[in-house]
Amino acid sequence: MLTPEQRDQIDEQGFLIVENALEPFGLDRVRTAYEAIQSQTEPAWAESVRNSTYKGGYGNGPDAHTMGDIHQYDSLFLDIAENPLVLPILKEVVGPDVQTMEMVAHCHHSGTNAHTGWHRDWPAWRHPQFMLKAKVFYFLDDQTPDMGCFSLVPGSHMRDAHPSRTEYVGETLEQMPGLKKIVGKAGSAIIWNVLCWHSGLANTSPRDRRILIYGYMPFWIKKWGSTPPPQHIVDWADTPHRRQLMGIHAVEGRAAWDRKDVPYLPEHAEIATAKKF
Ligand SMILES: O=C(O)CCC(=O)C(=O)O
Repeated sequence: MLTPEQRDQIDEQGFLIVENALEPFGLDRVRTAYEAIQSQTEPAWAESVRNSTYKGGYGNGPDAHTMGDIHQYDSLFLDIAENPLVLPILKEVVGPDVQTMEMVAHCHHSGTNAHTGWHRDWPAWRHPQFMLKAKVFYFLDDQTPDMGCFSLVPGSHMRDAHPSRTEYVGETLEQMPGLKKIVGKAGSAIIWNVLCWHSGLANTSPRDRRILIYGYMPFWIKKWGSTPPPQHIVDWADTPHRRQLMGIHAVEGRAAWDRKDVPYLPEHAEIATAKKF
């Protein structure tokens, strides 16, 4: 699926833009589903900001509203995890056993400070062939440079050093050398290596920055831990490839890593039995 230019781009720069990535689902439909979650969760989020009891990732708090596990509201978000315009790229980049780690809706409000500082998601561990974690951010609106857009330093996934915690913070956040603001059209997506140095910026525009966040890793990373996968995800995962995508039963990779607390689909049981390792 990847052209040689795309392969070079993602290997050297650490990211790739996919135009019209939400086309298979329809941007309006995705926005409507996003807005339904936002209106349902906003009162509790606003209350948590008033009481300073907010918690959660992606800068959830006064500058951003993070809506996690969006698959529980609408199976559309499971379908997007399997996006036919994006998943083939992820299979090349993360590996044939790619699974979905997180599905999040995110609003970084107009007129708020940056909700994160410069960071990478973990130490500079690398696999010789695959990216250990890719994230896909889908833009629900045109992303302009003043709307606190997602930003990264291209090529920084190849550095061993992490971004400083004391330099380029607060007022100087945007002075990070090599910073690239990821702007683009509504419906587009960025696929990026979480080793890239990255940050959100202050949203000085009159528009909220609305995105969907998906994380992808190889199947051998523990996803569900001691919590069994929720039944609505098991029900949605009605093919072996969907089972793998949801971190339940691998198509590629060891059968020993499969969840034993979820019965196999008959055709998946055959795959597991036939495995050499
Ligand atoms: O929301 C953003 O622009 C930053 C996201 C981020 O820091 C992350 O995905 O780790």
